[in-house]
Amino acid sequence: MLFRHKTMYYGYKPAQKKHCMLLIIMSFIYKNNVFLQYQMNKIKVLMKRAKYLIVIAFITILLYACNKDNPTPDQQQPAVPQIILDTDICSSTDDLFAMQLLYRYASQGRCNLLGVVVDRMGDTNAAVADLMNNYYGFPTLPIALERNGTYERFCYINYSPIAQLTDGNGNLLFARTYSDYSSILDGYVLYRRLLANSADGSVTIILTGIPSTIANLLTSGADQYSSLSGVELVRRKVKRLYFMATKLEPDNEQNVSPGYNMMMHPVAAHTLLEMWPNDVDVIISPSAPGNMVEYTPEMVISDINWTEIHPLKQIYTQYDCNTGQKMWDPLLPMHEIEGDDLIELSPRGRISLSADNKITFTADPDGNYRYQIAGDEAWAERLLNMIRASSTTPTRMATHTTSMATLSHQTRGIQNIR
Ligand SMILES: [Ca+2]
Repeated sequence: MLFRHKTMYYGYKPAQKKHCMLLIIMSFIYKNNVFLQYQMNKIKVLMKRAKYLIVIAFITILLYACNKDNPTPDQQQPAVPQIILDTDICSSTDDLFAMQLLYRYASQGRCNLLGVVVDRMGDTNAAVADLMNNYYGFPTLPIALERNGTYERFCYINYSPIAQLTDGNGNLLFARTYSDYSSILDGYVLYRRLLANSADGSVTIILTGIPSTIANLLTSGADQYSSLSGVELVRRKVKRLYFMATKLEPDNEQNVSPGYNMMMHPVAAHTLLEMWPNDVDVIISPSAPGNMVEYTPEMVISDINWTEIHPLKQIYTQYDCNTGQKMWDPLLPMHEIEGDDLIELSPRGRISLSADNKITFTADPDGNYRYQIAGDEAWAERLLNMIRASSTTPTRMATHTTSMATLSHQTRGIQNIR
């Protein structure tokens, strides 16, 4: 006992030794191990403090995990663009080529697709986005649908019936993930979920359609995905927005047409331009650059000569696609993935939309808007060839199993639907 006390005694600092010696003497006088009791009391106090520290650490970890606005353990920028596509699929076919390019870029590891938002109301439009995801090998890519926007106020080519086509055995010609589109999220809700789960400043939005879903995002409030308002969520998470809109050109920047997409929902266009954060870049893709890139129906059908079972080939062979439309929408994903060397940009500026729906671009070095400028014919041919290259070979193994024999039966079904 004495030895143990001596060992402890020598373990103390000089200033504590007097106190310690007193305790040793008391333990002998009262034949009671006062020293050890004293040590035990000290240990108990320390353990009590340690308990508090563990509880505080646990609460801190819990609060961090529950912080929905900071979902990624680190906020490192992803190596490739993180893309949400927002499309008015089922009116023009250029949206389909934008998608085909995105699937290809994603398959090459040059971007990561986060989701597809269908901004044209109607389940049949979501079904075509679904079959596109499946055909190109992305069956789990989330799809959401606009439910507070606009129906097909004007439609160039209504090719949505291709989603319902069946083969000779009664199976869908093109596989789909969903059978009931009432269960998929509203577009702006998917936006909120995807943005909340992304690193700050990492998300690229490619808007090739009507701005109604983005307008609904901007006016949204806190929900189960984020405590931030829609505007603050965009400010924090979005790197850049591409928007196919307007007829802006370098010599035509005052009171110009806002273009088809904005005119399909002018209220939403006003909301977008008025509420979009002025510190998040917007690249407008006007009609002029795309006007120079013409992918004729004959070229499309010829380029997809390696299969008959292909959504674009079916649309181009079964519907009149000779409506004069050009490759407007593909220029957005191409610009994002290929970089600024691909397409000339205007100087920075600001954009306003007047009460009578006219666009004005005002140069301003601190502005967050730029717009694409058309190049020469060689430039247009180069871009066309890049788009054509996405048609000439499969992106991934298609998920369908339909044979050529059943397809010939099916094409009669397409005629009936039309
Ligand atoms: Ca479009």
